[in-house]
Amino acid sequence: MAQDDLLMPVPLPPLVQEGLAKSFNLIKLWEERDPEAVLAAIAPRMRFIATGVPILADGVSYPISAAVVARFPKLELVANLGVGYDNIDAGACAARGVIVTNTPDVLTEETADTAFGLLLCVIRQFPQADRYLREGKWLKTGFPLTASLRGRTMGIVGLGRIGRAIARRGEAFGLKIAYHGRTAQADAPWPFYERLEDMARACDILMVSTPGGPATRNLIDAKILDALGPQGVLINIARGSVVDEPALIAALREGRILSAGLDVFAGEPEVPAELIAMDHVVLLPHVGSASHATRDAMSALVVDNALSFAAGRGPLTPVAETPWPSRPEKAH
Ligand code: 8YV
Repeated sequence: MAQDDLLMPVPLPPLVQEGLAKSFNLIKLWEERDPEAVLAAIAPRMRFIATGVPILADGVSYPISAAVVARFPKLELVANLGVGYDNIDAGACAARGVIVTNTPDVLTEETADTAFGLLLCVIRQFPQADRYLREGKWLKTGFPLTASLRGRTMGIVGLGRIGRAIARRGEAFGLKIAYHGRTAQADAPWPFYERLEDMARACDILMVSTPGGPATRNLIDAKILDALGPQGVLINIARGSVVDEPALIAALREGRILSAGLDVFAGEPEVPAELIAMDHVVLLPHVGSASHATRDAMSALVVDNALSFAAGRGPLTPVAETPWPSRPEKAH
């Protein structure tokens, strides 16, 4: 029996490629000599796409915009590697009855570990201390004393699965917890702030774990950073777009906040030279979920979503905008 085509516009991990190639005729767009010609030929019949944000894709990016969705009239499924799917216009997919899946749950604990590790590194300056030792400076004198986690309050921006896992870690470390989001969550035992600025004022760690995309663009701006204050620390493991980067750079340079730990950047993998030049911040190359075990679990979930959907059993982890089975009638 002829296999269905599946378009992979950007290189996903080998496990995804191998898993999908068993059941689909996999079209690896980035390997094609003339991708435009290939797209023109396959777009009218293509039903399945598997993709991811460029972080795993050697800088090759192929956002699934409304225009891209419109280009594939028979499209039924976009399976994304990653819990965040701001690389996909899920609203446009929903309007055309296209299901989008992501990879929730399997990366929650790993990403929360990264967030907390980054927080500890920022507050206690562990990367700087490591550099200090290697540079032989300890032989002359001890490393300077640092700020402390003791007595701090962590405000979580976006109390989703990952935000909750970070909150649990915070409690284990003796932090006070607060959160801000669209709505108060009945089962969350921590104080809810309707206004982010109020929460920023009430805490000295701001932990960003909210989805990216237009709704949260530049949510953390100069006003919020000033409310966080001179002892304040910003940690972002969500998306670079959530933070107004020039405003953050200014606040760091002028000492209006203490420090920042960033795993994500607005134009990643490009990172502003101003941040790289600052020794008191900690910068990671988007490694939130980047362990072998977690990336393998994410990869398996992409494959399982595509296989289940193509077999008529429905998607395993559809995103909120494209629920299953109550999807809208297809527009075509
Ligand atoms: C990955 C992520 O780095 O899941 C996400 O939203 O940002 C990370 O887990 C990314 O998705 C890899 O493509």
